[in-house]
Amino acid sequence: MAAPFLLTTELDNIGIVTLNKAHKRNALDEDAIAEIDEYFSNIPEHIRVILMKAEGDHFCAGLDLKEHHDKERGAVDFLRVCQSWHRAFDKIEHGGIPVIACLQGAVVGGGLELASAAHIRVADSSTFFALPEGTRGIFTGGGATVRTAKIISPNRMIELMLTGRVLDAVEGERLGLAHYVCNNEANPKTAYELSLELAQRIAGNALLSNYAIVSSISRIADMSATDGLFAEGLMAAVVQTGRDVQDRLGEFVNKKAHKVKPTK
Ligand code: 1HE
Repeated sequence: MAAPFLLTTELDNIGIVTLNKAHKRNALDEDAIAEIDEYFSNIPEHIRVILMKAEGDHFCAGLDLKEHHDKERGAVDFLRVCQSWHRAFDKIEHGGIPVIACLQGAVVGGGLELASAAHIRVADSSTFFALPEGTRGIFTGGGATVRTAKIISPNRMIELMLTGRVLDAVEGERLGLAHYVCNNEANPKTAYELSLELAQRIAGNALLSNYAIVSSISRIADMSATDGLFAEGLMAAVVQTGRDVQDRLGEFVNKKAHKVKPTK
C-alpha cells in the first residue's frame, strides 16, 4: 500500500498536518486531495487550530503533472478533479477552524492554491511563489481565480500567470501571499517555530470568535454592503452567546486583562 500523503498528529489542541511526499515535491494527485478532504471533513472536536506544513525543501509543487499526463483526462474528467480540489480546499477555508500554512521552497500552482485556502501563511525565506499553469498549457483549477486573486488582486494574478514570473518570499509577503517571512535578520525564528507560536496564541482565543473570524469575513466580502452589515451583526450576536464572553470582559473591567500595546 502507498504511504499516506498526509501525516497527522496533535500538540495539545493544535492539529498538525504534514504533506509527506517530499520525493515528489508534495505534488497533489487524486489520493492526496482525497486525504486532505477526509482530514478537514473530520477535524476532532478538541482541535482549535491546524498547522499545515510539508516535509522536504518544498511546500507543494501543485498538481501531479505525471498523473495528469498519464491519465489523459478529458474535459469532464478534469472538471471533476477540479471540483474535488474545490471541495477539499473549501473545507480548509470554511471549516470554522483557523489554519496556518507553514511554507518553504516551492509554493506553486496548486501548491499556492492550497496555501491560499489557509488563513495565515508563514514563509521560510526559501519560499517562492508562482502560477506556472500558463507555461504548462493548462489553467488553475484549485481555486486560485477565487482565493489567490482575492489576496493579490485579479490583475496581479493575470500578470503572474501570463509571465510565469516567480516571486521570492519577500515579494510574496508584499502582495499578501505570506503574512510573515522567517529565517532572516528581521525574524530569525524558523517558520515552524513562528507557526506554532501563532497557533498557540490563536488557540487561546474564544472558540466562537475564531469561528466568526475564519467563517464570516471572507464570505461577507462576497456580499453586498447591506447584506454584509446584516451578516456581521448576526455573527456578532452569535459570538456574544459564547460561554467565556462575560469572563473575558470581566477580566478587562477588573483590570486583569492584557492591554493592546504597540510591539516596538
Ligand atoms: C513532480 C511535480 C509535479 C516535481 N507533478 N511530479 N507546478 C509546476 O509546474 C511545478 C513543477 N515542479 C517543479 O518546477 C520542480 O519540481 C520544483 C521547483 C517544485 C522542485 O524542483 P527540484 O529540482 O527540487 O525537484 P525535481 O527534480 O524537479 O523533482 C523531483 C521529483 O518530483 C521528480 O520526479 P522523479 O521521478 O524524477 O524523481 C519530479 O518529476 C517530481 N515532481 N513536481 C509531478 N507538479 C487543479 S489545477 C492545479 C494546476 C497546477 O498545479 S499546475 C502544476 C504547477
